[in-house]
Amino acid sequence: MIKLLSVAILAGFCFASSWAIPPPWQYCWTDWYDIDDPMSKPGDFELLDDLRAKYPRKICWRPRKIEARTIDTHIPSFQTGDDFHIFSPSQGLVCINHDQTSGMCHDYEVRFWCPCRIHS
Ligand SMILES: [Ca+2]
Repeated sequence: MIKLLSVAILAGFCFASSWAIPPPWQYCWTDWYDIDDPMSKPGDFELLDDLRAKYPRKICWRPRKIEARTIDTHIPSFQTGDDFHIFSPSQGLVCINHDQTSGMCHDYEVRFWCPCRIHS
């Protein structure tokens, strides 16, 4: 009986700790990722599902934030003037060329705000 109770308590602890959301100070930025460029499709597609497929276990299940910058000059996405079709920590980044006044998106790389233990 005591052994069974111990197992139940241990299982409960493991379940609770695996689902706990870390406090904000335990989050870190991942590396930068770039798997597409605006010349190869209708735009630049840096989708979270595609990034996870290419880099297994490198990006957490539910990132809290996303950042993007140009791959060559590292200009933050919010300073480029591009209009993003998708810009979301749960989906990633999509920039469509024909949505831009210039007719072409910049080439972006993205990173995500995840619990530090996932990718360290
Ligand atoms: Ca890109």
